[in-house]
Amino acid sequence: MRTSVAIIGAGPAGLLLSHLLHRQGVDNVVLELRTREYVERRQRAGILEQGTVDVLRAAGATGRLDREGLTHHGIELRFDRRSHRIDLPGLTGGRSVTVYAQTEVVKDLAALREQAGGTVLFEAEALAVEGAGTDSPRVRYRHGGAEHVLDCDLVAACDGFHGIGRRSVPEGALTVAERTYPFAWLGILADVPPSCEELVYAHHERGFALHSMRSPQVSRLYLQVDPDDRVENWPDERIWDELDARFAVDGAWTLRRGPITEKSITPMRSFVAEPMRHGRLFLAGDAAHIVPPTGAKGLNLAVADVTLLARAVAHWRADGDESLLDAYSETALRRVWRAEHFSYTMTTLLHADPGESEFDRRLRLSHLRYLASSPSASASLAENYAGLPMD
Ligand code: RFL
Ligand code: PHB
Repeated sequence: MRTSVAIIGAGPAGLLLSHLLHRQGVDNVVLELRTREYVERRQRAGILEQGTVDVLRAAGATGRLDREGLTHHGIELRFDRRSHRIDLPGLTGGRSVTVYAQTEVVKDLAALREQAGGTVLFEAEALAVEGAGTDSPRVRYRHGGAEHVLDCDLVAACDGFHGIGRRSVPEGALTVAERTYPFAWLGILADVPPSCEELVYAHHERGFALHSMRSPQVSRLYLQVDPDDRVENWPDERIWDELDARFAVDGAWTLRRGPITEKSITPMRSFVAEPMRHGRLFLAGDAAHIVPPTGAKGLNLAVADVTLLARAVAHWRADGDESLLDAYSETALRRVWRAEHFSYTMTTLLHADPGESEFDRRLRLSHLRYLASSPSASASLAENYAGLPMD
């Protein structure tokens, strides 16, 4: 098989890139390891920056998002048994965020590719990228029990943190910067209306907790747990009791309980591989960088990467000009590092670090109080949370 752009991975990055390239007349093929049902059900992100919604809208991918997405104008920080609202539009000149699950973004994009007759091969495992340093790279992959080769002009590795794209770059050509954290998130989905109108990020000495949502009927909640904790240690009652303790405030507030339909534990890490290019192999989304989820940035970064990459590829295909391809890595990394810093700050600010000193603990509380009381400090948080403009 031959195509212009071989895309590895049908997560949000790969599917959106495929759709954007198709709209610019650039043919492409997507190879995805998992089944379509699996990628459409994988529970992950829930918050879209306004810039992300704008990109999806311009690409004609927001029919359902416009009907079902929930626009949020604020978030709540909760600590010291008190609530503090961060007014997003008021502090950012009008920007807000949208609650719309990654599962739904992926379903919408997969449906658009299907309607347009795009080639997305599910259960197709990319094995290696060969010839990335030449003008005719190829992807070896396994599909339907046999090995095949996809010849192309350019490869986009949108295959997530554990994919093969990044690992196909020769040793020494990438620089990696990373950090791990001494905690993980236990995430649940529950069939119960959210107990809040806006997301609540709570810091408690027992640990961090987040109240998010998927719809007016479904709540999504997270608890900081130990990185080697196991889901089996968390029967439903224990989860609700712990959430109750961490969200407790002075005054009236009740956490609604309901049937838990999903539970999982996710480790947290910060990771950046650069440059995001090796010859004709380009890395995008989680394949190149990971942020801890506290800042809600991972999916938004993936969308920003492929927006840049699609523009650069279309420019190159139209008149042979490689300047945007050459600028891709540096341009993308500017946003990536801003999000890395913000996600790191939100993570260290809101979690309870089991190994920290009394001095560090007191600094954190002071930082939280400053964010809650100073308009300029909350404006900085709001600006980063709502997301920087795409260009
Ligand atoms: P994905 O979604 O991991 O997709 C990669 C795809 O590549 C496939 N693949 C392969 N295909 C073929 N051959 C191979 N050899 C392959 N190896 C892998 C995989 O099966 C998969 O389908 O990466 P992508 O597209 O870059 O998207 C990134 C986002 O998924 C990720 O950044 C976000 O989910 C992170 N994230 C959040 N981001 C936000 O912007 N806002 C949030 O509120 C938010 N919350 C979260 C999150 C991630 C979480 N977890 C579980 C890590 C909350 C959580 C709990
Ligand atoms: C989610 O709804 O899954 C979510 C929301 C905000 C975050 C992380 C995850 O910071």
